[in-house]
Amino acid sequence: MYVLPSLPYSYGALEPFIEAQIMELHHAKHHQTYVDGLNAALQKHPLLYQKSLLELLSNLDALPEDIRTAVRNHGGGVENHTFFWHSMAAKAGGIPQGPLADSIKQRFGSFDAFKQQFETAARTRFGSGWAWLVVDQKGDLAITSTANQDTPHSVGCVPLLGLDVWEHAYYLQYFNRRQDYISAWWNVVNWNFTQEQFERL
Ligand code: MN3
Repeated sequence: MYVLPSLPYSYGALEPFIEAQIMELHHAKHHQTYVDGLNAALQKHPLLYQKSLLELLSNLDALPEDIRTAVRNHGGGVENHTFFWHSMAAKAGGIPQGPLADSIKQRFGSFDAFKQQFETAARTRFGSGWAWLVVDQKGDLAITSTANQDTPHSVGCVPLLGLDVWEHAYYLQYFNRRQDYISAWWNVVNWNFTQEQFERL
């Protein structure tokens, strides 16, 4: 059975950039709903509990048809949110260091150019979804976005950094101003986590 993982910090830790009330609802209600939905699906095919969530999400076509959409949505929701919580920290932000910084500069020209492209992906994702920095199938850094709870793992990419742009992630604080939420979010990006994802590839 999947269970809701604890946040690596308190609900108020990311204030003033993300308010405690948003974090609590997002984690205790939304993330919990994805956990429950994933379990409800897998209970119909319990042998699938023997596989890791990443294995399931990386091979959606191999899943029984009656639960494929539920695993895609709820399993993706579980994976994406756990990843997202670790992508953020209190007293974080700044700029990446080391090999990741070098690769960002090489691929995008500069950190600011990367940031701009990432923001565009986040701002222009229509409806609900995510913006990502990934390592793509060719091993190159790339910026992408996905709809709903689709995860880069399902198309053979490895996420390094992800931003939730569902309204539930920001509406209580930023209302319809998605760009303001995106701009504020850079202040809580945990580059140590992103660097670790990159360096272990
Ligand atoms: Mn969310």
